[in-house]
Amino acid sequence: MKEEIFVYFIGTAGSGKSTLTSSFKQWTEFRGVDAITVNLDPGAENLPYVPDVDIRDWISLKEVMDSHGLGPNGAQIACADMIALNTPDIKESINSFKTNYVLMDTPGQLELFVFRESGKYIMKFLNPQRSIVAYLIDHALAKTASGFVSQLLLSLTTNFRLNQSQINILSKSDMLTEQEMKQAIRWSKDSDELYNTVANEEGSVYREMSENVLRVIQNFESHAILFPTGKDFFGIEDLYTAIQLQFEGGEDLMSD
Ligand SMILES: Nc1nc2c(ncn2[C@@H]2O[C@H](COP(=O)(O)OP(=O)(O)OP(=O)(O)O)[C@@H](O)[C@H]2O)c(=O)[nH]1
Ligand SMILES: [Mg+2]
Repeated sequence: MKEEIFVYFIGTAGSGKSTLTSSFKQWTEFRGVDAITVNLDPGAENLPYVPDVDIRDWISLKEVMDSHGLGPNGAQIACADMIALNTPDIKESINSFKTNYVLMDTPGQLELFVFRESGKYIMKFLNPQRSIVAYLIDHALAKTASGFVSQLLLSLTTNFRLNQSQINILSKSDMLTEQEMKQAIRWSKDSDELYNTVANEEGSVYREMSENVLRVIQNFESHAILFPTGKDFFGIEDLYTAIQLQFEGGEDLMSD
């Protein structure tokens, strides 16, 4: 059996990470692909899936708040750092499953995973050669060109920090009109159109800044791929196929 692939769902608060972790897992069950879910959010309250490995077994946000006299944000930061200490236990627990896919649901606020050292550390400790970041672009920010550019920048920053393969997802795309979805996909493929739309949105200083920002985005080709996902498993097969292509040259694990 090949080594497992780690998929890290990362995105701003409420962008749909836990829901996508859950629907990806359900989808793999229907298709006979073996996958497990890992919750890395010590403050998660109502997860839409039952995690196979759960950081809350080792760290509780509430306990850290009480024992250190911290508010929720300070405690989240302390927890993020503590996760690194539990990485060997997490690894052992994941290894006990012998699976194909490890679906990693990261903490609510993106900065806890992306900007603290622990996120990087976990990825390196687990399996950096077999890891991919699924970066969720919130549908609400894909409605305007400037919102979309700001999300691409955050995606690029995530890539810069974690230095792993990365794929951009347009999450909750069922909340967009068909026209809005097509427009976001066009922007992801055609940075000239994206630039022209941004330039028409705002004044001249902004235009100059947009031009420079888009040049950076273009250079890293981070705009190139955008996978829309949404309710009723929309987009998951395409996402799975892209990940398989990246690691297994397209070989399919599906049983049917
Ligand atoms: N319509 C629609 N709603 C979605 C979708 N995915 C998530 N949601 C809703 O968006 C909200 C946030 O979803 P979560 O999956 O909890 O998002 P998250 O990124 O894990 O949130 P935090 O961990 O709290 O930052 C919930 O109310 C979900 O039901 C989707 O594809 N379509
Ligand atoms: Mg979540």
